[in-house]
Amino acid sequence: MRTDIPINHPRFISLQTRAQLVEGFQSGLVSSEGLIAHGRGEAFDYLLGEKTSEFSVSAIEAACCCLLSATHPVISVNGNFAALCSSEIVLLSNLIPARIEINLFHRSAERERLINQELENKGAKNCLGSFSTKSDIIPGLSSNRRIVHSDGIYTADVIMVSLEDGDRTQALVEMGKKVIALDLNPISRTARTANITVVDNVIRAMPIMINVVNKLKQEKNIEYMQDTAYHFDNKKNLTNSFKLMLQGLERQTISI
Ligand code: PTJ
Repeated sequence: MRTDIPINHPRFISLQTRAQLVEGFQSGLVSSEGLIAHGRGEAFDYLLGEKTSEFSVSAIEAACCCLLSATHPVISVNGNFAALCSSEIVLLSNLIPARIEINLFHRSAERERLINQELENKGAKNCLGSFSTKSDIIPGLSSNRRIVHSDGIYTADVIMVSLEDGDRTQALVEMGKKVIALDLNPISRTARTANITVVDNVIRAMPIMINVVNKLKQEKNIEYMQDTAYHFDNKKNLTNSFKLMLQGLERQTISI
C-alpha cells in the first residue's frame, strides 16, 4: 500500500492498483510487458466507468457455475494476476476446488518460483507449473505457454485464464476445453474465443466470484449450474459490454 496516494484522491483505487503492479514488477512477479498490458486494461476499464456491469455479473455467475460443475477445473495464473489477486486466487481455488497452474508468456524459472512463493504465502499448496516434473505440449501453439502440466491444464476440462494473449485460448478451445476469460477488452481475441468472458477488472471480478461461488454452493444444485453454464450466450455478453463502453464514450462526448 503506497502512502503517498491520498485516500480521498478521486483515482485512489486505480493509482493503488498501479502501485501494486509496480511493486510486483520490482519484486520480480510481473514482467515489464505486464505493466504495458495493465495500461491497455486501464483504458478499457475507464470506458466501463470502472464498475462491474450487470452483464459481467451474469458472466461471473455463468463462470462460477461452469467451474463448480467441472470435473477438473484449473485456474491459470500469470505475473499480473498473481500481483493483483494472489489471496483471491487461493481462496477461489480452495472453494471450488480447482488446481492452480502458473503459466507464463514471458517465462523464466525465477519468476515462476517467485509467483509460486507468493501464492504459497497466501496459503496455496501444490501449485502446478513448468517447474513440476510432468509436462505436456498444447498442440498448435508456439509460445512458452504451450508447456503445461500433464495433471493440470493439459487434462483440465475447464480453465480460467486472465490477462491472456489470444493464441492459447484458441488452442485450448480447439482441444475441446471450456475456457473462462477475465478480460477488460471485449474485442480481444481471447474475449471472443473463450466460452465465457467476464469483461471486468480482475480486482473487482475476483471478490465477486468468491461470493457467488459461496452462494451457489449453498443454494443451487448441479443441474442448475450445468444449465446456466451451458446456456450462457457469450456473443450477446460481449456485444452488450462493448455497447456499454460506446455509451460511456457518447456520454463523455456530450458533456465536453
Ligand atoms: O506474466 P506473463 O509473462 O504471462 O505476461 C502476461 C502478459 C500480460 C504480459 C501477456 O499475457 C500479454 O501480453 O497480454 P496482452 O496480450 O497484453 O493481453 C492482456 C489483456 O488483459 C488485454 O486485453 C487487457 O485489456 C486485459 N487486462 C489488462 N489489465 C487487466 C485486464 N483484464 C482484466 N483485469 C485487468 N486488471
